[in-house]
Amino acid sequence: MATNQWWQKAVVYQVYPRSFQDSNGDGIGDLPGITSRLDYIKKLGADVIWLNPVYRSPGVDNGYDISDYYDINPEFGTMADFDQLLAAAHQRGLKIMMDIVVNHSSTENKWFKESAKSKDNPYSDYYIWRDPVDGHAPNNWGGFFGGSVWEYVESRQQYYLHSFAVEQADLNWENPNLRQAVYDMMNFWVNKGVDGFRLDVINLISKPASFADGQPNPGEPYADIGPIIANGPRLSEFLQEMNANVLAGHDLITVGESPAATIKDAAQSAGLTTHELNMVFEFEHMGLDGNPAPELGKWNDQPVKLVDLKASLTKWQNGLHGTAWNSLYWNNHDQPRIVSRFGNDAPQYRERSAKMLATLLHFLQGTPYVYEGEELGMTNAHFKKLADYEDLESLNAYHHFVDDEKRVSAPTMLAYLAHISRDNARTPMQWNANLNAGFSTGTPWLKVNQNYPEINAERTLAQPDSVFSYYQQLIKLRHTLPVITTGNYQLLAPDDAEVYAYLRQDDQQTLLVVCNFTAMAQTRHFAQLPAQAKLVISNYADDRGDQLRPYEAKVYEF
Ligand code: ISL
Ligand code: CA
Repeated sequence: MATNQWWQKAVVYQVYPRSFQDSNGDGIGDLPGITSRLDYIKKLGADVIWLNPVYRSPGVDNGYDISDYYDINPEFGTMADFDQLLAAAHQRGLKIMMDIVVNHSSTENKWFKESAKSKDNPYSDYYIWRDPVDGHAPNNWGGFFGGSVWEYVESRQQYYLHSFAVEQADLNWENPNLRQAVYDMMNFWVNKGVDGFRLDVINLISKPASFADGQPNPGEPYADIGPIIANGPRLSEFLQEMNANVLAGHDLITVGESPAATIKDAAQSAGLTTHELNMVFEFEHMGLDGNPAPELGKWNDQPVKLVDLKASLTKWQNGLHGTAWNSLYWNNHDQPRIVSRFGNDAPQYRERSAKMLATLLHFLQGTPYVYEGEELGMTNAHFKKLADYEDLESLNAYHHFVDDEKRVSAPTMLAYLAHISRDNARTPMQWNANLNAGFSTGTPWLKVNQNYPEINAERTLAQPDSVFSYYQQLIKLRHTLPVITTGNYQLLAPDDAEVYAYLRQDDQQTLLVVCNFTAMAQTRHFAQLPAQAKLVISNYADDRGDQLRPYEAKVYEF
């Protein structure tokens, strides 16, 4: 694959359909709602829309449990609504990426229902079945959402494996018929005219040859399945086969969600010449928050250390340069809001720090993903009660650690949820200061963030120096300055705990990016900066040279 692909210059906007725009007052965002907001996305300047799953689903994990890959979730509309959305997007020059979930399906899927019936029907081998061992589950693996990964089914007298919820059964990629069924399904969407795919936990599809017990987590009977199944022995083979059967010959954008992927894994899955995917979502920078209590897994309320963030982003920038392609993201539907996590969502710093974070990300090499509301500087939900949460990961963790195991007090766990729960990103999009932020005339499925009278699209669009207009400028720069796409990267002052600065450079041009990550003034001198350097963008109205104001970000060109 040659370099200089359209998707290397593109910016992707992620729409979480359930929370974007409700068109019929049932409190659930839907496809006609998205269609009615396409002009907003176009105005931002994004090139591609990634839609979280919109297929038929019982909704145990908000659509990541698919019961029919060929149909639309009636909560979101009909196939005709989907076709209309795709056509309306294309009319505006916007592309659509579908979310493909093929590590697992819903147990309501016809494939699973057939598979569960017997050991000798055409679907028997579509899932991962094992006999009991001494009357128990086959091993000690524990799932992403807690508990054993094994569930017993009477009709087969066997257990099936589920890496996520009990209702999300893992598909058996060792079975060539299953693989062909997946490719056929993907081709159905390619033939409809979709422009790309985001592949859910795709690096978990190749399970290891041995299903031996793993090392249990501290204080738990279970061993985390994640590291055991990530980047398995046949992953590359499967992705190349998918490429040959679905992707080759189409000019699609593809990104594989890849928890626990290393540089080496990504260089393979997202290599420029490996014929697999265009890029992966790596997770290293999403796991850097302090960890006060390892026995609580990911749950914490600690800030991230800037030197750790620098080390991680730098490793990926340099590690993939010239051989593979990075994706760039600060948040998504599984992560808290970035302004609340790495920035400062206090009123006096919110917009400034949101722009600073945007600057840092959008000048890196890779394809940036903007999560709905990020362009408004939307914040964490700041929920105070457990009853406000919907996300099954958050609820399972609370019940497990507070009620069952009594490892943490209720107030502390609520503070952790407020910091890191997935629901922080899932509150409805804030369109205006009207009822429910203009998201719905009914009762929203998840509470609207109470700051919507202050933070909403209508207000932001009327403001000349808004976070939105800053994102517009950043996206335009990505489209026009080639050095952002192709230049190399050099971190300056790796041990500086307050200011993140780096260079981007090609034969023609150098950029210096400077970001103050603190609410304090800082003084920094950059000897690299020549007198004739021009300011490309900044989140303050004037430039004071070596004097950096709170959350100041600026980029010079020379
Ligand atoms: O959400 C997480 C951390 O809070 C991750 O562990 C997450 O489960 C993992 O990144 C996989 O995510 C994807 O697959 C899940 C689904 O729940 C997520 O929404 C999806 O992005 C299972 O399909
Ligand atoms: Ca609706």
